[in-house]
Amino acid sequence: MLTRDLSVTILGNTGAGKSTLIRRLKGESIEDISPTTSIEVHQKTIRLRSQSYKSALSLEKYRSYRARAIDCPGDMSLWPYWKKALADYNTNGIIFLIDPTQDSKVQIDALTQVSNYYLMTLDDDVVRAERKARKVKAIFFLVVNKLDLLDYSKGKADQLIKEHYQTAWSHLKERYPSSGHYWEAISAIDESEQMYENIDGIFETIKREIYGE
Ligand SMILES: Nc1nc2c(ncn2[C@@H]2O[C@H](COP(=O)(O)OP(=O)(O)OP(=O)(O)O)[C@@H](O)[C@H]2O)c(=O)[nH]1
Ligand SMILES: [Mg+2]
Repeated sequence: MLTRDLSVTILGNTGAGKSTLIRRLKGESIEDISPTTSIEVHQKTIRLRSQSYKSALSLEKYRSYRARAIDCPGDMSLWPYWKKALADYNTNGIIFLIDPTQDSKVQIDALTQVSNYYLMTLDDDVVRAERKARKVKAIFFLVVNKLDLLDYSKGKADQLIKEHYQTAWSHLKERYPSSGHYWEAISAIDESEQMYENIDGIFETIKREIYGE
């Protein structure tokens, strides 16, 4: 098969930059973005950087990746949409965006809620769901956005995660030990090559987790 699917659900508090990131992925203007109020499905055929380095004899060189991103509203009153999005769209990866300029408490609650909502998609019975959670191979990406407001310092993003999100992130890892857990720092508004590489790297990681190469 020359075409492969890569699908992600993008979650995080309101204003974290979820819709901005998706517009960047689609190559669309990021002006005039208003808060998202329902689940939105976006699709685009993309090429990963790594494909260009492959030999002309490799099938990988000619493959298309159909990226599908599910954008959700981040306003707390609309978090129940996350549960629906996770249940209705069988996505490979969950990208949780953190906004370093916002209060961490609500964002920690949001991250905890992601873990709980995802659990509910596994089974109606909590005990059975917890058991399934130990085996499920999902991919969780913690992504600090707005790196431009942290002086483009990945070290500062790392520090932010360690200071505020470590406990919630560790709980999630313990609940889903067979899944992939990664973190990255980006700026969705930055159009530099470096930032493109960071975003490409997220999809590359998800691709490797799913297709094993
Ligand atoms: N400085 C900076 N601002 C950003 C970045 N990414 C997004 N923003 C700004 O953050 C604001 C909110 O962005 P949205 O993409 O609407 O956020 P959202 O997470 O989709 O918000 P909801 O739809 O309400 O959940 C906008 O003003 C963006 O321009 C970034 O990397 N750096
Ligand atoms: Mg939005």
